[in-house]
Amino acid sequence: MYAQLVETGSTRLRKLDELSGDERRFQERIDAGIKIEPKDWMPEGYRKTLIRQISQHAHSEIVGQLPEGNWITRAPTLKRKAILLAKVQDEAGHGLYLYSAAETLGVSRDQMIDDLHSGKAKYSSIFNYPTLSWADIGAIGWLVDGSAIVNQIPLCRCSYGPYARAMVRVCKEESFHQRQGFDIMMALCRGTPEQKAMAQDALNRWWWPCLMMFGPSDAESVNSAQSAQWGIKLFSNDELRQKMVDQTVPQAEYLGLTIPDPDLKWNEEKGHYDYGAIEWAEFYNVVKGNGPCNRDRLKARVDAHENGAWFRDALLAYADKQAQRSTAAAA
Ligand code: FAQ
Repeated sequence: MYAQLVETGSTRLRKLDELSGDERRFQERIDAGIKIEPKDWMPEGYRKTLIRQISQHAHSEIVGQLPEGNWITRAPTLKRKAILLAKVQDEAGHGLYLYSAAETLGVSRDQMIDDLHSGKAKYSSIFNYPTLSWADIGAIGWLVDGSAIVNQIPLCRCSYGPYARAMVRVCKEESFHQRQGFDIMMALCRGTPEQKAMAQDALNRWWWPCLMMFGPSDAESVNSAQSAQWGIKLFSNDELRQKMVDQTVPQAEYLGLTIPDPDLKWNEEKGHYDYGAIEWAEFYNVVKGNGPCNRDRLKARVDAHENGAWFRDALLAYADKQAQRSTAAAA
């Protein structure tokens, strides 16, 4: 099974008149667009669902530093290196806001990190693909951050206050990331034929994994119905995926690149692009831990945690010493 299947307390969605007491008042607040705050009453399933999603989102930001971090020392100019360094650092910041938002729901950071390192908690499938050329850094900014924005703009209006507020700042930064990626792609597409070919190759490899980032099709999305009722998800996986395709096709045309999908076609009647079938077997394989880089990514995180133990110990020892000194001074 590819889903953790967090127990949300019900096997089917219940209508307002089937809810009682606190649950009903809670749902009415959500339906009225009132944000839920950490000290408010909430159903246990809502709390668990948010911990699952926010912690996975945080892990994605943290693991998501690795593919791009791979190119910091090899960026082609000092300016590109400084921009990439700032971008990767932003992703670390996003992870930290998100861990803090999840902590407001009563889970500890140590627990979340243990769940990532033991393989219990997921992170986005997209970060299990390798970055083979500099053009991949352009493609990640353009397509991965581009997809992240499409998914995250609605989260700025989700029902849980701390998550929604964290997303506002994250989205502003993701917007800069998307532009820097498109700028790299533009430079390559206006460059030599070899550079343009490198950009096309990156698009070929990142396009389909980016469409998979939005999660399984609506028919297969086990968490969507309940998350929609609770105002966590405002649009379905397929709706957001379609939005990404519609906004990206003209950008690829502007770059003079070809999206690697022979079935991609404007559908006049629907007012959207039709696109080809997604290889869901590949998605599920990556989510189960068998993608090209899953093992390397997890090992890099576990190693970083273990190698940083001395620093955490030193911080705690310093805090203890300060506490002892202030107790002694007060005595
Ligand atoms: N990868 O029922 P649904 C970024 C899992 S941030 C792995 O549809 P849900 C910034 C899903 O967890 C990217 N697993 O689930 C950046 C569930 O399993 P579970 C991360 C996936 O939660 C850029 C199962 O499949 N963004 O890119 C994926 O309602 C560049 C069934 O799926 C977020 O996390 C996947 N792609 O909808 C950083 C946004 N998709 O948990 C560095 C917040 C689905 O029951 C560099 N999250 N699964 O065991 C969301 O919006 C939602 O959680 C979805 C999934 C839409 C991802």
